[in-house]
Amino acid sequence: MTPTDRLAPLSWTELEALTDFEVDRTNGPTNSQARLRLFGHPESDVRVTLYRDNHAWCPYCQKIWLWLEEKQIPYRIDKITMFCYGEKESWYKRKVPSGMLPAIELDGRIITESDDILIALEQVFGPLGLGMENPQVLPLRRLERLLFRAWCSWLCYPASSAKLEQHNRNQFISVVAQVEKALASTPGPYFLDEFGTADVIFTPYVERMNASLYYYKGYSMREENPRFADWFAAMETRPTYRGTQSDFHTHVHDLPPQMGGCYENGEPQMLLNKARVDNGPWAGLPDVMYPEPETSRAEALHRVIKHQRNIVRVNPADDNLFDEALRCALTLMMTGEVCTPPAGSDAALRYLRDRVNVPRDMSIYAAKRLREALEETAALVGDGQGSPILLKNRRDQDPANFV
Ligand SMILES: N[C@@H](CCC(=O)N[C@@H](CS)C(=O)NCC(=O)O)C(=O)O
Repeated sequence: MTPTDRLAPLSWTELEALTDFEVDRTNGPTNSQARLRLFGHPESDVRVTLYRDNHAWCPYCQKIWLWLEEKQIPYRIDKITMFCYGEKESWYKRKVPSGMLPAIELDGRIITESDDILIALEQVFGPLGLGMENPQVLPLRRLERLLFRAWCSWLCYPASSAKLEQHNRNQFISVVAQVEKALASTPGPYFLDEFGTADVIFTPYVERMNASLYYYKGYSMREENPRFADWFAAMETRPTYRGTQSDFHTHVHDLPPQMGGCYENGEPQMLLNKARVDNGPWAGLPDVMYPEPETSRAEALHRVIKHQRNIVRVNPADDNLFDEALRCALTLMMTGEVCTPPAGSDAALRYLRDRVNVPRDMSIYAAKRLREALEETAALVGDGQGSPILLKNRRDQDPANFV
C-alpha cells in the first residue's frame, strides 16, 4: 500500500464529536483529577486539604484519599511531585520540610504520617466503621504490616539462590494464609463485619502486591486466594475504590523507583505474565474484574483530547508524524476503522502506550482500551518499542512537562 492509499484518520474536531464524556469532579464519583471535593456541601465547609502525589502512585496517600471519599468529608487536593519523578515544590518543603507524602492540613494544622492523619481525622469526623485504635482493628493493622514486610523481602531484594527465592515465596504465602484466615473469620467479604478502616488500611499495598507479584514472580494473588478474590470483588463494588484503583501496568513500572528495585524470578509463568502486562492483551488481566462500563472508550478519548498538545509535545517522535499516528489509534478505538499510521510511528505509539497511568490519566478500563488501540495501530507498521521505562527514576513522567 502506498502512503496515498492509506485511510485518513479522523481530525481532532471529528474525534471530539465522538465523546460526550463528562464527570462532575467536585460532587460526582471519586476521580483522580479533582482539586476540590464537596459531596454536595458548600465550599465554606472545607476544613481539610490533602497533599498527595501528582501521579497517584503513593500508597499511603491512597489510604487517606479512600478514607476521605468513604466518609464524604469535603476537602481540597494539592498535588505534589515525588522525588522519583521530579523536583519537589519549594512551597511544600516549607510546609513539610521532609517533603514526605501524604500530609493534610486540618483546620490550619499540618499533620504527616498516614496513621496519625487517620487518627486525627477520626477525632474530628468520627471513625469509618471501627476505627484505628479499636481492639478488633489493631491486630489487623499489625497483620497488614507483616504482609508488607513479607512482600518486600520477596520482591525487593535479589535472591542469591533458588532456595532463598523459594523461602521468601513460602514466607509470603504463609502470611497470605493468615490474612485469608482473618478474612474467613467474618461472614461477609470484608475484614470485619462491616466495611471500614481495616479494609482501607489493606487496600493500597494489596493492590500493589497483586500487580507486582503477578509480573515479577508469576504469582497471581487474587486468583490463588479465594478470600482475597471475594475481598477484591467487594472493594470493586465501591465507587470510591474504583476511583482510586490502578492497573497492573502502572504499578509494575511505578514501584521499582519507589521501592529501590523489584526483582524478577525468571520462571516461565512470570515471563508470560510480564509479556502480557507490557504488550497486552490487557483485557482479562486480574487487575480488575467488575464489568466494563460503556463509557470507557469515550473516557479515554476525552482524556487524550484534553491533553493532546502535551502528549504530542513530550513524545520523542516528530510532532506531525505522531499527531497523525495518534489520531489513527483513536479512530480505531472509536470506530473500529483501521487506519495505517505513518511509517516509523510504531515506537512513538508504544512510547505513549507505556506511559498511560491509571488512575492519574483515566480509569482502568479506559486505559486498557487506549493501550489496545495504540498497540494495534503500532503493530500495523512495525515492532519498534518506545525508549525503555526507567527503573531508578521516572523523570520521563516529570509533571513539570505537562503543565
Ligand atoms: N510512614 C509514612 C510513609 C510515607 C512515605 O513513605 N511516603 C513516600 C511516598 S510513598 C514519600 O513521601 N516519599 C518522598 C517522595 O517520594 O517524594 C506514612 O505512613 O505516611
